[in-house]
Amino acid sequence: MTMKGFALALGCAMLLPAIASADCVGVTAGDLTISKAWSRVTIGTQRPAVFYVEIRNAGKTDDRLIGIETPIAGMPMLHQTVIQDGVAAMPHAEAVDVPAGKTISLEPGGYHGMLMELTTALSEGQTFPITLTFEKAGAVEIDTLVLPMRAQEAQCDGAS
Ligand SMILES: [Cu+2]
Repeated sequence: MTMKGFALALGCAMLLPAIASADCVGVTAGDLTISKAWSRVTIGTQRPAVFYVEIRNAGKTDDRLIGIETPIAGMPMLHQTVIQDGVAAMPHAEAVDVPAGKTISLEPGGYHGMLMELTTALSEGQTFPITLTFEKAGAVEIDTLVLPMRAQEAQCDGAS
């Protein structure tokens, strides 16, 4: 690339607005790859925020997600959405299995993180760190992207 081309490319890059896209490449810990961590905008701090993520276990040993922690919530928990007699409930989940060779997701309608006692309201495009603790792989930190209220999944711009 010529110097002029380089300068142009640089100029364009700097003019681009900050595009909100989740960490689709992810972070690894042993055989696990954790990616697409996202949450939703909150109005104030009274209601809990959600936390969704994808976890791939490329190894031959089962693992389990046993906890989450984040500086933005005093009481983060793992929940599972279950429908019983047509009524949705969200019992606390002690752990989420991550079987060998499988990819599991915390996602709307299933397992999810519930970030209670928020210390800050979440606004669109911001990120916050969250630490996932696995029984075998240990603790892994990933940046979580805050998506609009209506978001149903992380957007990866084709780089999934
Ligand atoms: Cu919940």
